Amino acid sequence: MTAPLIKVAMVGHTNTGKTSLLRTLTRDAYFGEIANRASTTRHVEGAALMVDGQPMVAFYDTPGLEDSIGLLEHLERCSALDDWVARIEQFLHSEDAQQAFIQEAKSLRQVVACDLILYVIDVREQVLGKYRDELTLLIRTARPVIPLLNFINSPDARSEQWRQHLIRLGLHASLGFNPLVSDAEAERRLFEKMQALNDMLYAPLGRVIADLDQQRRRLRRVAADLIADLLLDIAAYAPLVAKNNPAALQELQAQLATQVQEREWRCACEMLKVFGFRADDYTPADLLIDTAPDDHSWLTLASLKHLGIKSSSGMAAGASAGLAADLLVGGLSLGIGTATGATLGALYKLRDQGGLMVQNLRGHAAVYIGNDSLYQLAARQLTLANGLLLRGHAALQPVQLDVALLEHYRQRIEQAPPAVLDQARVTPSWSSLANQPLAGEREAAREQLTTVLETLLETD
Ligand SMILES: Nc1nc2c(ncn2[C@@H]2O[C@H](COP(=O)(O)OP(=O)(O)O)[C@@H](O)[C@H]2O)c(=O)[nH]1
Ligand SMILES: [Mg+2]
Repeated sequence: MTAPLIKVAMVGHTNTGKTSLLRTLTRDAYFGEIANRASTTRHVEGAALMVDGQPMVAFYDTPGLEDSIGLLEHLERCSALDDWVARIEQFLHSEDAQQAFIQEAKSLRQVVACDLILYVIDVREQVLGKYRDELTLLIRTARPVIPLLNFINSPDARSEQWRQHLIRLGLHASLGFNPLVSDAEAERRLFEKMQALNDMLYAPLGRVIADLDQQRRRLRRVAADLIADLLLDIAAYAPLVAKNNPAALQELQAQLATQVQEREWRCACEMLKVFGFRADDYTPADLLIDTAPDDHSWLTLASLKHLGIKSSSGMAAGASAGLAADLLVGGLSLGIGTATGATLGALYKLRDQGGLMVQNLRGHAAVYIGNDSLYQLAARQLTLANGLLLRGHAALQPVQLDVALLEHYRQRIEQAPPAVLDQARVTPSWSSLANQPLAGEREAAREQLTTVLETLLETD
């Protein structure tokens, strides 16, 4: 049976954060327009929160009651009806609703068509007359009102003043809410308040609440799976090059670095997509630190340092030109070669410390990504996943990787490297970078690695 669609009107003055809230609640980074300009939202627009592919809660963004003082006066003057619900209905059918109060009528029409009102407040504002009258009008529509206090973390916040005022109006169910972050607890509390204020909505909102946790778990699993896929591709990739051919070696190094960088970028893009963020919500150029503000490349030593990647001077000094470029790419430290007569399997055991290692492998050298770099890359993607899990869909600044968390993940992986990664080192057919058919067991390996990474994301 399809549940009835719950209709919620978002009401509040311009720039209080209505569109932002709507984006975050429906996890839609593309909804409406957000700007610091007045009257961005000119007409009523809606977006739905989906549960199991079904729209469950429709939120309607309204332009608010700009001239609430004028409208309240008008309604008090122009009608003799005692019942305010009837008085508002009468107004909505009047000439004035088409002319003097056309904007206000649009919002009010939406409000009376909804089950519930979220009244969005910028708590940096004083409790001015226009807000009081707006609230008075909303209460008189006889719809349940939940005031959402926005900008609560601002130094200018007057949260307590607002709360006291709301209590005097009988509005006890207010809630602080920051739309720039994804706060599962705050969202759950919001839907619980909606349940409490309208018993008819109890069951469908119960499904919404249950889905909040499931969504989060699902996203965590999907992110872990994408990272597992990436790591297998990279760990298992070790193309060979004829020994004693420095030019070919150098070319392969450069090629590998580019391939790995592109592969990591693909992982990040896929993650952004499944989380419902825009492609430009993660711009690694932001990882740059002050030293090169105009350089839009993130491939600088400064950014590597910023990411906590150690670059020993020996590594830079001893590196060939090609390697130096590689080292600048996303923190890859390339190791080349293996022990004489050894199988490829022995390769991964050689922890490369960022130095160049060229040894014999039946006349060939293998180029691969060292463990240090692999773990760094894993940590970077885990940090990105964590950042996206905590990000609200209204956030406008690109996600910033938490450097401390990145180092934490790196250490966790370094201390207990997933066994399946070691296995990947000796199984070239687990890498999609090799342009050859993938081994069947890769699926099981990917799942195993996904579970390890998922646990890391859960506990940190
Ligand atoms: N710092 C901060 N900015 C916010 C918050 N909520 C909204 N904004 C910003 O305030 C501005 C107006 O938000 P918007 O959602 O367009 O408001 P609307 O006019 O009510 O739809 C935008 O620049 C938002 O990014 C918040 O909780 N904290
Ligand atoms: Mg808006």
